[in-house]
Amino acid sequence: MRRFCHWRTPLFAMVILLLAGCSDSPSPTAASDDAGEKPTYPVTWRFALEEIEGSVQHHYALELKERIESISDGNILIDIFPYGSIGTSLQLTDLAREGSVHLAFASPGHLADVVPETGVFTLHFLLSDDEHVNRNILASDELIQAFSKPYAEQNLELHGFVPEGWMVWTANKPLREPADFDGLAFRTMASKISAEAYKAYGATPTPAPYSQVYSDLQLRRIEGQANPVFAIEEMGFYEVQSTMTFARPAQFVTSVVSNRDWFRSLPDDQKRWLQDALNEVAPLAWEVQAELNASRLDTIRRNSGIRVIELTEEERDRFRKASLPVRETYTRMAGERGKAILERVTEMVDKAESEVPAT
Ligand code: 6CS
Repeated sequence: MRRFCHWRTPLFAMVILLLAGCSDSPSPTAASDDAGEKPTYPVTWRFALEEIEGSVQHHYALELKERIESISDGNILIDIFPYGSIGTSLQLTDLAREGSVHLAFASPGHLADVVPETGVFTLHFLLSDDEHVNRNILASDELIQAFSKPYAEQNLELHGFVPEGWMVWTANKPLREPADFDGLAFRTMASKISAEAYKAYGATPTPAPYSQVYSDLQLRRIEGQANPVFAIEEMGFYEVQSTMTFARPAQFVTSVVSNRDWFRSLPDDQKRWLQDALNEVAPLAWEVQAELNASRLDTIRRNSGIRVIELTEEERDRFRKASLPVRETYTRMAGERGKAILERVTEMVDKAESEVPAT
């Protein structure tokens, strides 16, 4: 039995009302300028997570909280809302867009229907097999710049991309070749492009919120799903599946965003504090995901008889070939800007891989 509190829509409506009713958290300077009075300290920044306590996103948020509360001498507090306390990923994005939360994680797998360009990170076998190459590309200013306008058009300020580890497939059988996906009810994140990735293998994509995956697997409404190891452990998916297949089709990538109007209205020093803190937290998050993905595989093996399968390069290659047409679907969905991003990411990967010293 999982400790995770399952999400219900009426609760979401209630939380929206509560957040909307909360005294806004204007910056101290802004409050002081507007009213000509002494600002009320402390102010609170609300940070909504797509993952539960103990996750990669939760570690990230705790590190950010510590830094902001310290640099502001306690004048800024960060209130963290782990997954289950407010809403699904899409609902969190809506709350960030309209300003009920200030900061949020927004994963492309869900976000791509809102910011279609982000669907590039759902494409399989696009990024490098070398995680360090991916990490550098995801952290590059060039990539952030390329995405900043599409995010800004949704009133979101993009602060960075965070890789959280390889996607691992779980099912009640090994998934060694595309034919193994034939007709398989495979849970995907909410966006259309996420579904396309698995349609290409012959699966029947079944989008569902994260909170619903455990019970859907248990009740056999879905037969498989993909997530990094740390998530498979903390959400208990391994308890209701017999096999984990490591194909390394894609990294799970998320983005850190804020409400754009809010961010733009912050005084310069607070903007700088936030940006400095985010820069400091990024490398820590990288270490945390590596540690959690490794240690939780041990936990899963200890606590279950799950079968763990690593695909050979030949097996991966069959999936790579089957995945390629989805890139055209992506460019249709994400338009010229998306096409340019896809081409540039491909070039960046090729260039970086050609520069990696042979081992
Ligand atoms: O599968 C999902 O929906 C979720 N997976 C992770 C690892 N983080 C958040 C996301 O919503």
